[in-house]
Amino acid sequence: MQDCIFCKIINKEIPAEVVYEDGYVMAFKDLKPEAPVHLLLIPKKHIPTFFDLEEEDAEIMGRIQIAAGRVIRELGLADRGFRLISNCGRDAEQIVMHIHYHLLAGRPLKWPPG
Ligand code: D5M
Repeated sequence: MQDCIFCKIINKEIPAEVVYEDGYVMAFKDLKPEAPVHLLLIPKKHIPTFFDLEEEDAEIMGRIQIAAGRVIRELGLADRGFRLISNCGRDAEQIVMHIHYHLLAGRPLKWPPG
């Protein structure tokens, strides 16, 4: 999608520190890290919110979760764990309208997040 900043990252029109990429999913460092590891995991398909998901997107969404575990394992943090969280809509303060999961790791993570 033309005006979507995450689509521009996918299309390499703007730079990002990409740490994982396959045919469906991309993971890159968040610009404003809230933890020693703060990545954004996104589907390569432009899907604005969870309300826009269709049946055919089930595989893509599952692949994001598989990628999360893979990245954390590669970073050597599997024994410590991580948090995968997604903001959807106004109350959750979703800013970028392209589904994304924040992957936070590398420090103890308090619950609830806020
Ligand atoms: O948060 C969106 C997140 O996206 C926020 O943590 C900043 C991050 N962001 C925005 N633009 C970029 C670029 N260009 N690179 C990396 N990270 C970025 P949310 O509130 O969940 O919508």
